[in-house]
Amino acid sequence: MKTLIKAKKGDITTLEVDAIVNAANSSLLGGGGVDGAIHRAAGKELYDFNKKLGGCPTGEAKISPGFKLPAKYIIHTVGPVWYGGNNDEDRLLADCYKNSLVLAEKNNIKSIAFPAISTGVYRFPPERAAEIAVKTVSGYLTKSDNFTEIIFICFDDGTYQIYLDAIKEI
Ligand code: AR6
Repeated sequence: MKTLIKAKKGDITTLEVDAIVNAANSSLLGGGGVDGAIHRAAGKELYDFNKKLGGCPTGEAKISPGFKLPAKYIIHTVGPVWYGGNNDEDRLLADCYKNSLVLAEKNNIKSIAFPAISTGVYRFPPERAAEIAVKTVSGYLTKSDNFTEIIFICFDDGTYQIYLDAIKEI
């Protein structure tokens, strides 16, 4: 189970997996950070498709095709903004990972890559976020044998090291 979980350094838009996860905002219509990169790489069809999805509440997830991406699907989830930790941020972040996996499984997605949701513009402390990400995913895998590969894609060395440490703990 643990061998399915990997940390990798790189750009999520280049990955050849069944699905990549987007750290979106509740409009699902694009923004900065990883969301902006995914919308640019997928093309305008993504914006047009997502307009019909009607947004997404924090902690939940919606799916679109990957359009111009190598990935077949994009799972859009909305992470919590960090307000100090007393606003249900931990649970909402765990929900993003869990609901993304549930939606992936429903769509027969076997390989999936997650960015470090909420740790950029939304300011979630990165170590705490990585611990929640890794624990939620590994907990899910104890109940499901659907997945063949789960990648935590890290955009910088600092995030990569944090994930290597978090994966060691499971
Ligand atoms: N591949 C992988 N990871 C990336 C990439 C990439 N191409 N680009 C950035 N990251 P952020 P959030 C990392 O800010 O905190 C947007 O405007 C980045 O280094 O993208 O959930 C949305 O529209 C960081 O580690 O997402 C929302 O309004 C991680 O992705 C808001 O930002 C997440 O940083 C969401 O904020």
